[in-house]
Amino acid sequence: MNFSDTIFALSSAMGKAGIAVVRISGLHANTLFGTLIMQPPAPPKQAQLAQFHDPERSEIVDFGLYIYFAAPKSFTGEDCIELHLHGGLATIQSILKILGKIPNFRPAEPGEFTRRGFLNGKFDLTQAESTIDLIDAETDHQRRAALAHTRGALHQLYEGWWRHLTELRAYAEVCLDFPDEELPEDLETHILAECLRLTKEIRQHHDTTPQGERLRLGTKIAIIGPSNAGKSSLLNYLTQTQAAIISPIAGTTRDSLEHHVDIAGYPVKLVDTAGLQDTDDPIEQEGIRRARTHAEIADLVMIMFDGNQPISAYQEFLSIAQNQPYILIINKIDQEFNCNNGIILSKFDPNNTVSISLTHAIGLEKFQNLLHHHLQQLAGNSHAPIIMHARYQHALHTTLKALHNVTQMVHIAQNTQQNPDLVLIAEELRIGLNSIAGIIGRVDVEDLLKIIFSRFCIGK
Ligand SMILES: Nc1nc2c(ncn2[C@@H]2O[C@H](COP(=O)(O)OP(=O)(O)OP(=O)(O)O)[C@@H](O)[C@H]2O)c(=O)[nH]1
Ligand SMILES: [Mg+2]
Repeated sequence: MNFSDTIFALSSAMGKAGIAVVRISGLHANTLFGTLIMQPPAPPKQAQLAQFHDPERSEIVDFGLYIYFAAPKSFTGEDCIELHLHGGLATIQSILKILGKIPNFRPAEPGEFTRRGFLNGKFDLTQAESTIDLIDAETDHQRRAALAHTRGALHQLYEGWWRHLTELRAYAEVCLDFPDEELPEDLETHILAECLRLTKEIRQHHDTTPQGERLRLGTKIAIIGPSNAGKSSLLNYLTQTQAAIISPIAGTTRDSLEHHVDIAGYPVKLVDTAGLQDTDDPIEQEGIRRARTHAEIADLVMIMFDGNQPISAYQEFLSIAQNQPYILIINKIDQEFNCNNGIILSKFDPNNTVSISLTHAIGLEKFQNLLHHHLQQLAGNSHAPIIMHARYQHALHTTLKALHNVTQMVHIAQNTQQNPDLVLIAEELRIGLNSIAGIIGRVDVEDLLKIIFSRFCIGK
């Protein structure tokens, strides 16, 4: 990739639209002010109306707005120009063709604007990656999390840990040069306290991995229960579709039906399943086997009973409720409640139980509130930074392992009343901090160590 080239690309989607945005970035971007835009540059960051010329044919190709961003105050850190054209295919093609003929100009490669911004220190890797997450976001909470990360929420967190680990490593390395009798008295307690503090903070964040995964890919919710309870009616209600067939005939749903839906800003994979009942029908048996598998792997199980019918064989549902997050839904409360069910239902947590009628729209607000509460628990509230990428999780796992090793070494030294092996400790800290450096894309670890060393002083 050659960064002395000036790059250009259509930054809005290809296709007919009111406006198309073409972005140009690089050393020679300003030459456009003598070719395509025949006027001196407008003040930076101000929209300016202009005619766009084809210098070869002395023809005006389009007129529209341009915004000039002078280096380094642009997304890429280079001189940038954004052209706001009429969004017709012929206009876009003509402008791209003209740009391609200008010396030192070439079409941008995928991600190249962002890559230049990263290499010019405009943002770190977490911010670059979350820019893609922001573009991909399909629900409100996905958007919020990605926006927070784009604005540096993860960067601040990781940069802080990286800094502390660097200082700790520098401390361990400085101590290496001291004769044993001159080592600081609090050497072990200081290293131990810092390691434990960092471990706690990093672990807390590391443990948000499942939440991040659910926010990215969707929380898996399985609707299970006896036949005819209203499970498919619930799927249709939540998806606002007629995706599932509903009928008063028990055993209507024979296979699992998965539907992706946005519930209160959270992406959800909702699965309607075959009713659990005794049957000799091999197809229905397979449907029930699948229902059980979906319940097992679900993040949240919605157990649904018909309050009007006697509930039998409830043990399986109770055992699910004891092992997984669940909501117990008593449906059809528009009909007479079967009082014999009271004892069985009391075995479930009343805080996780709602009574509703899907056909008569009773209790649905309470049900929605309970569902939102569970989704928030499972997929995060998108205020605290959470891990959205496996890359971060792996890296932090390595850091936690390194911190664990250091803690062990210090403990052993304390128990045997010997000085800890500072060479090994410094090496573990190096592994731990390099792993975090990899997340944010820091390459100047050694440089920073030099700076820290130069002003380091432990009572000497
Ligand atoms: N009275 C009443 N009937 C309901 C309610 N909810 C659903 N039903 C009816 O109950 C019957 C069964 O509904 P479904 O949604 O097909 O039930 P299911 O649990 O998916 O049934 P299977 O697929 O056979 O396991 C249908 O006739 C629905 O119209 C309700 O709140 N009140
Ligand atoms: Mg059904």
